Amino acid sequence: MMDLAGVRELYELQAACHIAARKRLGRSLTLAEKIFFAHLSDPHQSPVRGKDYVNLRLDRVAMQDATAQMALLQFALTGREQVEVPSTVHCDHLIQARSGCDSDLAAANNVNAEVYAFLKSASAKYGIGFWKPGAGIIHQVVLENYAFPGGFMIGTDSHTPNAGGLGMVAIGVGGADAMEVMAGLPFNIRWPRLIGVHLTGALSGWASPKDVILKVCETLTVRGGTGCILEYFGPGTTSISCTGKGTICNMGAEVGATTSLFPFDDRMADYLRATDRGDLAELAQQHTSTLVADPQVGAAPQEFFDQLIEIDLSALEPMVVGPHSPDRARSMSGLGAEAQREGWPLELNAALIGSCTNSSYEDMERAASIAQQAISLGLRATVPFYITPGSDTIDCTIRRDGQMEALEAIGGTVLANACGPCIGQWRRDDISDGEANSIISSYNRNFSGRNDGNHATLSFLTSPEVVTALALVGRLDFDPLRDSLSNEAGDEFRLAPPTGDDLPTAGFETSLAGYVAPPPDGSAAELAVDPASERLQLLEPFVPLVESDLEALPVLLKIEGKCTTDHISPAGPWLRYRGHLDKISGNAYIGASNTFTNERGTAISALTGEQASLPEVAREYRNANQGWIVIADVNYGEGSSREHAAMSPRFLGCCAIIARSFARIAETNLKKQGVLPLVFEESMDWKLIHADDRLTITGLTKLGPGSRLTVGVTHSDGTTDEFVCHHSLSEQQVEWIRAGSALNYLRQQV
Ligand code: MIC
Ligand code: SF4
Repeated sequence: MMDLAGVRELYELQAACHIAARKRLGRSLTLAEKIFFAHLSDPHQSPVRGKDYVNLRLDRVAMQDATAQMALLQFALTGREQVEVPSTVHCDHLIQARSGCDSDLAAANNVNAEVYAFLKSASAKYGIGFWKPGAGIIHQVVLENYAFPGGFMIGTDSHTPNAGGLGMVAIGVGGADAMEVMAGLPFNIRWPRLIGVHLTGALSGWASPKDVILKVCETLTVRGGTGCILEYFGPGTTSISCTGKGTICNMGAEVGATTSLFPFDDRMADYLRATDRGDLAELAQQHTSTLVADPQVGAAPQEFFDQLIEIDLSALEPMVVGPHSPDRARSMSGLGAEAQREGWPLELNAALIGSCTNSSYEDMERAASIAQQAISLGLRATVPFYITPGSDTIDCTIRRDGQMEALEAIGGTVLANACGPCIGQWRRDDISDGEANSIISSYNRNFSGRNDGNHATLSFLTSPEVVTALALVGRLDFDPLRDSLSNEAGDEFRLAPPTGDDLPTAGFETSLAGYVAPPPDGSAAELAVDPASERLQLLEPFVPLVESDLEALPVLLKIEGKCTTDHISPAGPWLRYRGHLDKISGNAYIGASNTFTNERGTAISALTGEQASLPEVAREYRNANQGWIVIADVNYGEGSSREHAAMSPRFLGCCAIIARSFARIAETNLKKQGVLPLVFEESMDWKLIHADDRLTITGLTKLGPGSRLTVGVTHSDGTTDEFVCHHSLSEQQVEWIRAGSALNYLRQQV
């Protein structure tokens, strides 16, 4: 499936681009710079980090089912017949975890038949590779089949950077970005700033790649990586397996990083060979010098990076983060005391391993090594223990090699090769809504309500081996490094640190069973969309909102604190409507806390004065043709790439979001859909806005890069205030806003 000749061509071209870029900049290049320069549409540019927008030509696009629907519905409006960049669709998010893989998969095929049929028909029509439900989670399948060192891809999922573990620049985007790139347009992004993460020493004992990224989360916090690439370097990098690097890059999304990246090394070559890509491994090895940073970077990193982080791998201990935020970190040894202090339930209700972050062969080996110890000591999991293999390939391989047997022997339930509980696709019958309970997983995200829709669930994240150890004891305050456990006979013992190979000695059981290649000519394929469907709806182009000044707009809600995409457009049961804009807009902001009502999910209508659910009030405004605004705090839209978090507000009439700051993907998604993302020039001005205020935004006729907008506030008692906002719109993005969306703009161009 790899186009080896294409990769060879890229490698040859890369070397020449690097020579030219070094000359222009008068210095050596980091790895991220090398890959960016080699993909620039205009190879003569010298962009300024954190400032200039650039156009790039990409090697690949990947989409998962929950976001592919909107991406492909938008693509259908471009009038293009075929995608111009190799692309794939992966059915992974819509499978509900309930009783086990076979029955869950059968149920998903039944419940989602219509959506799968649409994705399959669109894939055939437009020339896209289609991975059926059960084939695996997008990032795992991409790593196994498509990612390659030095390449550049985007994916409609925030954890796309997983492919950085194989030395590829892989960026998570909204569906509109994917639509444009598939339509043959360049990918537009701000030239990122660079954070260098210097790794020394080597992991040992209980410490794992997960702890590296949890350390980074603790250091940078959930917004410390915004607009930046995390480039790992130093002698420690080679001590981490390729898939371990994938784990670290995957979760870089949690600090808001644009992507994360490791230099090419033998561990990556080994992984390529184990996944039947020996020829690619060889090719990459012939071009190693273009696939790693120039040597000067390691020698004087402070001259190349905007920020540096030092991590001594030898000193790392297992860490755990949570609840509710992936940067609430501490080492495992500190969790028990903190949980006691905070009054968090110490008993665990579930332990879950796998997901796109942590379901490599090595992860499963190490988890199984703990399970093996348990078996020999006569122990089993004392709480429900779930295993999500990341792909059919992993699933078949660990069944062959015995890890699965060990995990099942201690009571594990194997779920489908899909996202499942990680994205709220978890039919839990053991607790009722609002009941406080603690769960621990090896996933990457733990926002409130994410796993089971229950905001009282406290979700903690750590490595799969630590999750497995905790499953045996069923308590949050068990530290496997220091505490002993006992069996029925009362014998006390301590678990030995996990062990395991990173790659199967007998090779992977490569499974392409779930892959459907597009037909050579798909023009005859019909898009399968039933007009009466409640799951799919063809899109209508949006009407432009921002033509002149925006006058006297009500504020739908004002958010204090966290507002992730899981608050704006929750997943779980709502995943069902990801292809139906009207229906999914019924979830707009239901997870967000509104300071005007002091509760989650409600607002007071400026038209009737009545309190109702946020989507109801928004729809009332829409029906009255009344535009509205949202006031938000820092890092608005943190988390997922789901563009529904921009499209639903847009569909319901949102003209602008004024925030203290934005997460990168969310900000771009708003621009793409024609909503103004504005930032308070003075952060404290956030305080000026009260319920019943009306806001007037002036300066829109002069909207341009770097322009300022003035917002006039009229309070209900007639008094007024004023504040200033800035934005990060480029010239081209202003055109999107004026056209009503990036898609409208593209349609105007043909
Ligand atoms: C997630 O992890 O939040 C998701 C579900 O994979 C999302 C995509 C989505 O909402 O469909 C992401 O990370 O982008
Ligand atoms: Fe799926 Fe979870 Fe990975 Fe998102 S983070 S792709 S929901 S497994």
